[in-house]
Amino acid sequence: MKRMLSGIKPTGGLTLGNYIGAISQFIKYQDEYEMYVFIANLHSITVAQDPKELRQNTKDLIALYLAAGLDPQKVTLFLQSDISAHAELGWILTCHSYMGELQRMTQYKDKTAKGETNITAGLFTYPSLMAADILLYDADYVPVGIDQKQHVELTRNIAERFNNKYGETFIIPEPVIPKVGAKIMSLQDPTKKMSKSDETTKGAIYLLDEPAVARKKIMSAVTDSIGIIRYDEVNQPGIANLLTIHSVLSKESIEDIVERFSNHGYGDLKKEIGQLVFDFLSELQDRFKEIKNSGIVDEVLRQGKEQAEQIAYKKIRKVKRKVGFEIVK
Ligand code: AQP
Repeated sequence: MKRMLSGIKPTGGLTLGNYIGAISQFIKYQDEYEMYVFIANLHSITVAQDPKELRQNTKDLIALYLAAGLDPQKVTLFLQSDISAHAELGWILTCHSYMGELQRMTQYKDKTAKGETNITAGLFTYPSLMAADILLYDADYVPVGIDQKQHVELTRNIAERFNNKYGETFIIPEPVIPKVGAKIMSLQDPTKKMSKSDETTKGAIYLLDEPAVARKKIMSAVTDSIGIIRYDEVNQPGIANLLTIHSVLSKESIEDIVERFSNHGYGDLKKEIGQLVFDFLSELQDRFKEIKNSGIVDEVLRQGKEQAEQIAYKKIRKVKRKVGFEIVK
């Protein structure tokens, strides 16, 4: 069985973008692949975090994974910081990454372009840690939103470089990007990605938003003055984004939705999507509450740690041997 791995940072409330671009993919693939899903808490501290909030966000993220349908019997679900091999391999791969390639990574480039001065060294080197996350488990595939494609490409380059220097060590992974929903945009600025850490909370639907609040956000989503419902990302990015959200939640094709709404205004489309979002969040949150009350989260993490550790430990030993660290066998 081919192996698949992915993770999400517990940097705030998860958004509908995270669900559509990442979590729904994990669920779709959990029967087909040997799946590893982790909470990327080492990555979360590349920007300042409040420890209390981080702990809360981490617990909520695990409960949301489960509420959304990840089955711990099929998926190894674990906390990145529980497996020390991530940090070890992260360092080794940092020493096999070039400044030039890290400087080309979007997060770092965007922050420096904006003139931000509080950029940590971690924000510069985290793509090498991400390569370690993936390569440690010999993942064949990495399901991600389009924003993360660049990181998987870097991972492939680092893996090939390492294999060439030390002999076959790592599997070269491939990104898996959803056909619909690879980049859900902000509801307030549809030219920008919907993000957990958006400055304006009106632009993002959070999975733990009150369903009625989320519906209001859809109703006040920025569109355009063209007045025709069609899928045109360039000229009508707001409508294209709404159609995508509709299609993913309703499982109706975008063409069919467009046809059904050919004689309707934006308000009608928004109303229908608002209801879809309302129903989706209500169901998800009911399950989320049940899971949080059940105490299952701790057990899932304990089990996940045990399973992930076995694989990671073997790989880090092999890497240490290859680079010349291992003295006593
Ligand atoms: N808007 C999006 N549309 C589709 N996919 C998305 N993802 C994130 N936003 C969208 C996918 O979610 C996964 C987890 O991402 P992450 O939390 O590790 O980092 P991120 O991509 O930086 O997510 P955010 O929400 O934008 O977080 P912040 O604001 O903290 O930086 C990835 O697979 C990502 O592609």
